[in-house]
Amino acid sequence: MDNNNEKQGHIHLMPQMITEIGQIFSKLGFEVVEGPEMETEFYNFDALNIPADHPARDMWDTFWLKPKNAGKLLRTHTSPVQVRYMETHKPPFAIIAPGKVFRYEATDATHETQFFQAEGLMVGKDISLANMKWVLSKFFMKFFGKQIDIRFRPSFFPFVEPGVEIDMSCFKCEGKGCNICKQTGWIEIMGAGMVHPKVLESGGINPNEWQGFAFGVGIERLTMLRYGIDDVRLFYSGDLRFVNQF
Ligand code: 2NM
Repeated sequence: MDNNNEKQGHIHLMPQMITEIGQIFSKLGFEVVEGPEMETEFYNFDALNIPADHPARDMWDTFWLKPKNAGKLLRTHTSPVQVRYMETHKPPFAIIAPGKVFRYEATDATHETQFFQAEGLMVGKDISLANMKWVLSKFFMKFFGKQIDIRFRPSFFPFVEPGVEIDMSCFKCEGKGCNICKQTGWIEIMGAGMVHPKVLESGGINPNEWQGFAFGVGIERLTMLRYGIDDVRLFYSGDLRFVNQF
């Protein structure tokens, strides 16, 4: 391509990141799995312990589809992929589900109506949050290219118990305090927890025999931190001045 004026295209930053994240988790023993973007209320909500009449359902602003697809929606997370996997596979297993998700909300520098998420799930006999901490430390080390500490804070998600919010030590200032970590030395990066017994049951897994951890992370957010991108809308603007930097 150096003997004429044709421009050569390249893979957009997002699929580059999705591929890289899949490769990192594959090396850690996770299988990369996919599923439908159009989902049923059952897989997106009920199976995840988010009943119809429960206020927790308002945590996810949902795009409902028109009567032709009555009762269907655009998935608000990739957890339905994991429920479908549980239904068709026997533990022990470890999976990562990257994919596009949708939220009906106003857009700004940190919110898009379409974005990518990666959700992990490991189920076995004695799986604990300590195992998750090890896995995620390895992941952050490979993704950000340096040693990173992790801390948990108690939180709530209907599909886990206990639920935690995960902070990573600031990769830029390494804890000293800077503009990225708002002088705290820590960056809020993902939600996680031990899979709720009801969710295992929805997937046909006996919660008295098996347990597991799960986590969910926004891929644009991870990428914005790594490259210092300050507006999520740049990913989907089609502006070549952005696209060609990566
Ligand atoms: C999060 C936070 C906490 C999660 C749970 C599951 C499933 F399907 F296995 F139950 N997948 N992902 C999960 C748990 C996701 O995202 C913020």
